[in-house]
Amino acid sequence: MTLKTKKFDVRSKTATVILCVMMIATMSFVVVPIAGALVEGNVTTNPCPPGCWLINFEDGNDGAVILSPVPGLQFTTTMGYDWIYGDKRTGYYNVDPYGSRAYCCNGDFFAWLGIPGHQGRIDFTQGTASYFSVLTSTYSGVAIDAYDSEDNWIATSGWASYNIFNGTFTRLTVEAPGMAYIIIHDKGNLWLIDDIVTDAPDIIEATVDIDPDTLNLKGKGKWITCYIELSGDYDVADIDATTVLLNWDIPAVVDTQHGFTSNPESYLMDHDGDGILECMVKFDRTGLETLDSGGPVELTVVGLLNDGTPFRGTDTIRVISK
Ligand SMILES: [Ca+2]
Ligand SMILES: [Ca+2]
Ligand SMILES: [Ca+2]
Repeated sequence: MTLKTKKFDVRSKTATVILCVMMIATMSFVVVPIAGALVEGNVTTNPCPPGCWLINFEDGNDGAVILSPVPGLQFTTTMGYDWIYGDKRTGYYNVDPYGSRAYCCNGDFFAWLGIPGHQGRIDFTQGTASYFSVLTSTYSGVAIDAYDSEDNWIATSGWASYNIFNGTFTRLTVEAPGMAYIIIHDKGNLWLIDDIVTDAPDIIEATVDIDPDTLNLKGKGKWITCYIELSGDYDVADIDATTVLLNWDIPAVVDTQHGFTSNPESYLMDHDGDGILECMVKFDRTGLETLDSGGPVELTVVGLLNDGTPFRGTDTIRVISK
């Protein structure tokens, strides 16, 4: 029973059985990692443990490629196939209460790989994950394998078997420290996923350089200067300065009477000379008068890009008072 109902032939059951037998034969020669393996049948929701967050795909458009609904998770094109949103309300799918009603999803949207996509990779771009869980509705069976940043296979969820026509999901979970990406597989057009829950870092890591390196609380300077560089492909020109805070409390100066807030040539620069632009912001140093002096102090800078994506970075300076 294929997932998508129109235009395409139904996959032959015989071929699927042969493929399964071939796979079982192959797997018996492979050492399968079992760290954190978990397969739970007949579930309807994916609980979100502390520190984790959920993607339910409900903000999608039917047929659109899933790019990145959040920072930190990248739905990677795999063997030429993209992750795609499906909207059951279109009636194109055998997803309850449409078509044959074989498959199910939570809400209206799910994720799949299109008719021919057998396996899909999801990368954790802002740091490794230790937990990744997903609900699947499947005819062919499906599994998650997890890999570290050096492509070592470090965990597998185990196999979710045929579970269609019963209105529930099988929940697959991999748990292992240092997961850089996961691959969900197996046969195209014969499974869908919904409700990803993971602890993958979902905030852009920023490199922050705060000057002065030594802050004299009794000095006469007016500003603390901060150079923010973003990881990945994020553009510092997209930083919304009105959202930038030092130590979650002190707002960046945005008054346009200061040239350094109004002219991009003044606030966008490659301060450390590594070829990547930084955004310079300044904070009123009177806001730091309550810091303890005499030792190193870690300062945190947070903010949002214009599209609401959060970033965070820290730097350590010395604080003196003399
Ligand atoms: Ca959904
Ligand atoms: Ca510095
Ligand atoms: Ca730079």
